[in-house]
Amino acid sequence: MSVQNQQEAVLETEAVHLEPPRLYKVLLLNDDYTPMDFVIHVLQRFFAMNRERATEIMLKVHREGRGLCGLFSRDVAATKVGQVSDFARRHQHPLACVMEKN
Ligand code: TYC
Repeated sequence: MSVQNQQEAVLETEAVHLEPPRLYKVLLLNDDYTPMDFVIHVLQRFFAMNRERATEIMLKVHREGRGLCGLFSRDVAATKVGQVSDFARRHQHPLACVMEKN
């Protein structure tokens, strides 16, 4: 086998073993202090939801303790968590936003 063919064989083998990019859940957690309207605003502002969808998710979190905001690549998920956490803290609310592997 020529050197060029050997190199091509290695490249093909590696391409076959590429894993699909992992996705991460971004979740909101319930607390007793953050106003419902503020949570709805966060879901509209950072997750591009309409008011109806944002209200559904907020109520799910309120009743069940946590709720899914969306699925994202690791970098985008980390950015969302940072943006929501900063925004909540600036408004002096304890709202928690976390990410976890899907
Ligand atoms: N439990 C809050 C209240 O009664 C509302 C709330 C909903 C807080 C969702 C956080 O992620 C949350 N005001």
